[in-house]
Amino acid sequence: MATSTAPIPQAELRARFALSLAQLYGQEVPAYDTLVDVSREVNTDFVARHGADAARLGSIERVTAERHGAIRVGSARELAQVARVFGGFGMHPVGFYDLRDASKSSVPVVSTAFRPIDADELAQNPFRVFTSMLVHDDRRFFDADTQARLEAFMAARTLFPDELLTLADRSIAEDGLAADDADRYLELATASFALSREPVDHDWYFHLERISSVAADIGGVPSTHINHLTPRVLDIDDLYARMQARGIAMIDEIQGPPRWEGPDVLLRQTSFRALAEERQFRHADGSIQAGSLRVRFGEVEQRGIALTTNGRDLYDRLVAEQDRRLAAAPAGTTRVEVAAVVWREGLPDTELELAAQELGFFTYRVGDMAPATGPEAPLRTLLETGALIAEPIVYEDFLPRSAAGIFQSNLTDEGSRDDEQASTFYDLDRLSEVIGLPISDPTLLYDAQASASLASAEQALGLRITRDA
Ligand code: OOG
Ligand code: NI
Repeated sequence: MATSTAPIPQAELRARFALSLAQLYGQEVPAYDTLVDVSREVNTDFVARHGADAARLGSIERVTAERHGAIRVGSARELAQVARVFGGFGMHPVGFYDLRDASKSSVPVVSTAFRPIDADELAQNPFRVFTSMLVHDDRRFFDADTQARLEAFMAARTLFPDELLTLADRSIAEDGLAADDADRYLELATASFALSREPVDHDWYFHLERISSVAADIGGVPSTHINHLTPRVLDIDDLYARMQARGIAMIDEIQGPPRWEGPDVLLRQTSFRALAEERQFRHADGSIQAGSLRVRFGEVEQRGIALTTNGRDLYDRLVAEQDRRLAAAPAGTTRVEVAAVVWREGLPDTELELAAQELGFFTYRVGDMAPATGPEAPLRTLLETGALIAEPIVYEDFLPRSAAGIFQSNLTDEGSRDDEQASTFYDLDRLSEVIGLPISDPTLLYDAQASASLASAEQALGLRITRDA
């Protein structure tokens, strides 16, 4: 009798992985399930209010199923290993974020995000994980003795068992796994992100915590764990209000672009405050006592249109302008109030303008209207006449300042850092070497998608499309 030997493709493994982590995390942090319920309500109501327009930035099924996770590892070896674990799920490193410099307080990590890259893989399941690595040799944070102890601690622990790494490598090589292997891979991968029940060394944990709570969460405990899982909503202001109405303490504000009447760009995020979770501590006298830690929180996000390099430069200038005005504003003025004004002055308020000025990334399809004739036509004219229709490309990545804001707003204190000391250098290339795989530049990925679609539009219309710039 013939049995099916077709492997389960990576996209399906990834969808199952996202679900199985959500199940685990919901058991560990019940408030997460509340967040997911409220997110569903928000999305359902948004669709009821906006009809077909609601799907402008992704089908309601995709948006409602969509999650990102965040995890933290302690060394180059652990980062290279987790890259293999994610690789088997078709999740590849994209983008470099240096949170050491993006925050005033002590966040001694550099990060990337593992996610699918191809448009059809993203459409099947876009699960992504923001992954941070402790920079244990950065002297601004760690003295030589603490560095040596961190290295010894990390060298002694195993986050990812050999069997898991072997299955991951097989999935990478064979683009998926047979059913039995798939089950085992999912079980081991999920288990490696569960909160450890092992007692935490009290003095070591709090030695690190005085330097940085993030460092303690990474280097003070015997394994890694999901820090948060983030559902995507279509209206984050609505979500924020509903969570507060349920009595859940949210951080002070929504990070990223403000609410306004123009197109949503990049990423808006907020979170509820980390909840106390019970842990066992081993004390210096050998006794084991219960205590609690607040490190895991619930985050939610709303995604907008990806910005081109010019669009991102404009965004960064608007943020700087917002900061300047906020500093000069009367006490009690919020960042969000100032930002909405700055946005109205600085950012085009239609998708068509974002496309025509090449500030946002779009794909283009041929519309019903007869195209202009001639050897060439401006993109703007084709869009204005309806010969070309622009569809937004959704931002699939993260924002360093928001990431730092999310880390920071959940720290119990600032920690300590000495900026007189030399830092350890990291950039995208250096972190690629650590991972052993090239990290993609997100802007180049969006640009390739947009350019390919413009090239096929030129073919279909039989003319050359010229640009404003
Ligand atoms: C990661 C914080 C950044 C985001 O969505 O920007 C992040 C962490 O807390 O480990 O998840
Ligand atoms: Ni996050």
